[in-house]
Amino acid sequence: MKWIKKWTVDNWSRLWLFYLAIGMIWLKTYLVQRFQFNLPVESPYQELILFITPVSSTMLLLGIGLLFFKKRSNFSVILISFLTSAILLADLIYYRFYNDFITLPVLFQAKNVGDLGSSVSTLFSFTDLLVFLDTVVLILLTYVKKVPQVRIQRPELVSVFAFAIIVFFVNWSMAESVRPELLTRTFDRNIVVKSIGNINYHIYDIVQSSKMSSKKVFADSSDLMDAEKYLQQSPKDIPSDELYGIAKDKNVFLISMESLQGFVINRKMFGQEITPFLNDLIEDSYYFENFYHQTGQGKTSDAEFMMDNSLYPLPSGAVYFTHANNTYTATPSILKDQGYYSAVFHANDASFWNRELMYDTLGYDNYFAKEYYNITPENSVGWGLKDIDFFKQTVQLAKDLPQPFYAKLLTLTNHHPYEYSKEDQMIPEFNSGDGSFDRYFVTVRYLDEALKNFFDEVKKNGLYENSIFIMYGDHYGISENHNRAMGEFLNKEEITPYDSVQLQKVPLIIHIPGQEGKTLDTISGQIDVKPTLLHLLGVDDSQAGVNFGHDLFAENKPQLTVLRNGSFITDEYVFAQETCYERETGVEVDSANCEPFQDKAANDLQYSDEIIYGDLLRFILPENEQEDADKAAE
Ligand code: GP9
Ligand code: MN
Repeated sequence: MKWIKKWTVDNWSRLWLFYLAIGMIWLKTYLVQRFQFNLPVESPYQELILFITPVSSTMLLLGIGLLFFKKRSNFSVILISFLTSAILLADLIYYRFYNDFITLPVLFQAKNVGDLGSSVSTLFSFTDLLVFLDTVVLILLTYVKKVPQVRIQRPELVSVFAFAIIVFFVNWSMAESVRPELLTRTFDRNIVVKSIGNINYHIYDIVQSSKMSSKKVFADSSDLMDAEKYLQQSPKDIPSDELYGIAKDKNVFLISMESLQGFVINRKMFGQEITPFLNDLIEDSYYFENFYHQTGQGKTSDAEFMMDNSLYPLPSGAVYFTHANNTYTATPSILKDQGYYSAVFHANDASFWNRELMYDTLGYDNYFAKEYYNITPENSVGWGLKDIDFFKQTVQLAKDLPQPFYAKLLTLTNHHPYEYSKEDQMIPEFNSGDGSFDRYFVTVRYLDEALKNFFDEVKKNGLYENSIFIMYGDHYGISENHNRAMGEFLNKEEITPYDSVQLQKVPLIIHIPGQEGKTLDTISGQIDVKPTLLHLLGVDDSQAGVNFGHDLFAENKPQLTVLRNGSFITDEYVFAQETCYERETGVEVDSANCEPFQDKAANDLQYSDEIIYGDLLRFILPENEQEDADKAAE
């Protein structure tokens, strides 16, 4: 006990500011983690883990500061306190929108974050600046009260580092006892942060990201064979006789419906339909009511990626940015061999989400970005050209394309923060008092109207009969940060993790002129669209590349959909935040029920990630070389 006395009473005059800084940084980090993030803390033991998470990183950082600034030690303490506050603030703002934490690859997409300008200002509140309170206290003490500098001795500094490391390992093993394989097979950053704290998480993320970028160098063709073998374990799709090839040589319109969630479909607000046009269209279309988005940090671009590749997007960052130079087996290049022309239409900067480059890689023939459109202040709102004008101009461009074509159209108006012009308002706002939640319904209604106009234009321009239409919601529009308002809207006291997963449903509508409508309850996700489309177009599986999804019309479609954070849905269960729920009722059930699917879900994500990190599709041989290789093998 002597050492405690030595460290405190005896050396108090030299070290008290250091202790004060530890206490304040620890406390502010804990308070933000506990009360500003929505982390799934479920037991007193997990509360305890969360409480100690800031200790190791705080001591480590302060120790490093003192190591480098021997003379101006108080300055280094202030610097570390400022740094931790700045990181907390950035995490806080990012979290409010994405319910997720910043990753290293996301930082390299800073241009996109900048474009989020109008969103960021609505996400920031002045009280957030309170995270700098400790920094202010330390500045006042040092420069106004002129308290003496912290004087820490070498052996003491060594003990600080040793203590930080020990605490980290204690923290980590406590967390592993709750969640085994925490740092190797956890795809949900909320779970990582609640287990080791935000600063440790950022350090872990930096290490992880650098490890991933070296993967390509060490990969070889046997890695691809492993992934292919894994995929062959699932039974081959047995396509529906009735629908296979039904759209052969027809044009394809693939429409991304910005931030459109499933819960608004066939629902009324204040007695009015929110999506009257889509509700009608569904009657004459295949409508998948259990279709989930599976996007990660790449949002719209992740959804696009899945549509074209049937691979999962990445656990961190947008694959459109991080792996735009890989080899892929994407729909546009597959359809090129079938005589298709392919193009994307989107009235935004060509470089947004690095699309220009990625579209080239995926085999698109042209990208009709912003410069192809006539955009004026009158026909713009929020993020740019209004959807009605976008569709009108797009159809004029599309009718001159070589046919058959594969055209992807990306809408924009229904994007956070859901701004609209008064003259476009067709239904009232909701009345929860949560601004962006309330406005969401107005812009969704506008998107619905824009889609109606689109179909009118397509018919007027003679493109309807010889085309098929695949329309999907790209990702959620209302994050979990709006749970209070969502609860009010849905008449629910609480939005549970089960509800949150169910809210990740987005509409998928496949409209084939001349076909009768049908609502299907297949458990499905964005990963399934590519194989479904290729079968509708009569493209043989041998030409379809590597796919993790399944034809939605196949008789033997496996009833499992894996979300990017590792949650999954089967026909009977929903697995979310380490809890197993009965799908129909949302009642918590024994976790043994979900166990049989847990490995398959994690393996799917991991094999798909390996393919992207290792750029494994470059090892697929062109068909003629493949035949030679097969012959040689015989
Ligand atoms: C931007 C549009 C919106 O071009 O796709 O992107 P998001 O923020 O939804 O990913
Ligand atoms: Mn989007």
